[in-house]
Amino acid sequence: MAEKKKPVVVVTRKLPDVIETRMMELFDTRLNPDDTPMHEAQIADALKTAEVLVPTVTDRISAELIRGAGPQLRMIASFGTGVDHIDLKAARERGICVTNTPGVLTEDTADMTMALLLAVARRLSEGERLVRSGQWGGWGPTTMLGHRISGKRLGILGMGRIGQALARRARAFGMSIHYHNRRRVHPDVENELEATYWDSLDQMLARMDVVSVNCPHTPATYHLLSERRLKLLRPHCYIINTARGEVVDETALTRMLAKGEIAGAGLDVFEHEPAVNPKLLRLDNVVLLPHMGSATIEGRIDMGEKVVINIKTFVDNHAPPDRVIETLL
Ligand code: 8YV
Repeated sequence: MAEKKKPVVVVTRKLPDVIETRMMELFDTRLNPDDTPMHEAQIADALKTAEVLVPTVTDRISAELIRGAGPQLRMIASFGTGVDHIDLKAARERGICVTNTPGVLTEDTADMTMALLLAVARRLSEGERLVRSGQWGGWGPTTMLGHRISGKRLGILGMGRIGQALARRARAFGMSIHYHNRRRVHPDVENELEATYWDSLDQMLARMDVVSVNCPHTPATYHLLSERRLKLLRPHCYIINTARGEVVDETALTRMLAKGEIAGAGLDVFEHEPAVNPKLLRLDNVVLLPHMGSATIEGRIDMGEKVVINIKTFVDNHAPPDRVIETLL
């Protein structure tokens, strides 16, 4: 019996070796070994032959690219959880299946959120810069004072998997948990986390000591933390963002941080990545990371395994486990 033709799978970035090896075994895989991000024209070219595209957050898969793809393109199996870089409507119109990799980066991202929260409140980056500068004059009773996080109110914007994982950690650090979400979470979850639901985001913001952004970027959450809402925060409040830069008005945030109207920020994501507002770089009260919330070897392998399973089930004519349904976002 003739062997079934393997589907052409184009992977836009370098993935962990073990994942690439598995993909090469299972599919007719085209890799990007030197990891140079592909230009739009290169992706357009790849979409002329690819049956499956495996993009990452750094590839913008626009409606134009999707509409210009060859008729053989059947699936976009994204390596990552957020899908705001893919035009889901255009994919649906063309009958292209889109999948992502939810769940496997929850704990890592929640860890990083907690790390940023602590780093901002306890001035970790500033302290490290001081030691490295050679200017540290020794311990002092009133030098490098940060703020205690125990007993403070944490407002979580987006109580999905990552928001809940953050809440568990923050509770262990003695914080009280507050959240705003499109839908109130199950009472069992609320009870376990001793979390207070705020139907009004505005009212929640005005009462928090720390606000953490943990919702996806969708048309509905673009600039959810607008200038007007940022102004509701009290001046001692810290903001942490490990979700997407677009959820916060970065220009307004930068201005308010510079004026001391917001006490500090821990940012792993930016509105125009990889560009970072140059004024942010000059501020001492911010901790800035290069979108590394889920950057663990274990996480990347788990993500890759999810991509492989999604593709394999799809090409075997089954429903892939992580199909993204536009209306659920
Ligand atoms: C991923 C992320 O590393 O999964 C996401 O949504 O933001 C990141 O943590 C990235 O998306 C990989 O494409």
